[in-house]
Amino acid sequence: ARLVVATHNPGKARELAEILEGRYRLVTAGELGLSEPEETEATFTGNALLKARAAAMASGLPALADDSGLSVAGLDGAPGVLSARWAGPGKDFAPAMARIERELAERGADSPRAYFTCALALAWPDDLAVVAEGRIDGDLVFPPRGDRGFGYDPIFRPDGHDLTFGEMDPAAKDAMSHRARAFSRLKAALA
Ligand code: ITT
Repeated sequence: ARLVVATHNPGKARELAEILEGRYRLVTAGELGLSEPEETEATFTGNALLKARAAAMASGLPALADDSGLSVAGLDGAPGVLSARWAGPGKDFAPAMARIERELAERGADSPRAYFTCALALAWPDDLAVVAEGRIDGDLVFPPRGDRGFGYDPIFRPDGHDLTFGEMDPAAKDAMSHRARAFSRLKAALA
């Protein structure tokens, strides 16, 4: 079956392909030349649904979208749904990670607690859709460690582990990530 992966983020597209394990013939939104809708919703699930629906309508195929981000307890949940916007258009997350470190220091926040959220939405061209969310908790570490993964991975150390997502083997991240947890819930909802 053909499935559109409605993301323009290569790190996400790679992890989603790993998590889907060859079950579908994947085509990315970029390959289809689909434009990115503006993420106008205030929640991960809202933005995931918006992106999945737009891709399904435009392609005539079922589409899977991912909206995700890092929420820092000491920053009242920021950057959260604004995680991509804090980083800007480039691939360099060093400034966004430094901003988190700086704002935590400015607030005198002493807890490094944070969590990643992933909302996955699957939409069909007839406007049916399902959405599921996954979360993983951990601590932030500064300076950033590791160059695997993507985005904020080098500053996130999941609970119960010594390595950051940036240092971990991709398969280890995929076994526990917010993305993998959202996917298992999505599967359960469809079973
Ligand atoms: P699409 O909307 O095209 O899918 P995007 O990068 O704009 O791509 P989001 O709006 O969902 O996606 O932003 C998610 C942000 O959170 C983005 O900056 C990611 O780098 C970051 N993020 C999400 N999942 C992550 C993960 O597993 N590891 C590290 N950073 C992650």
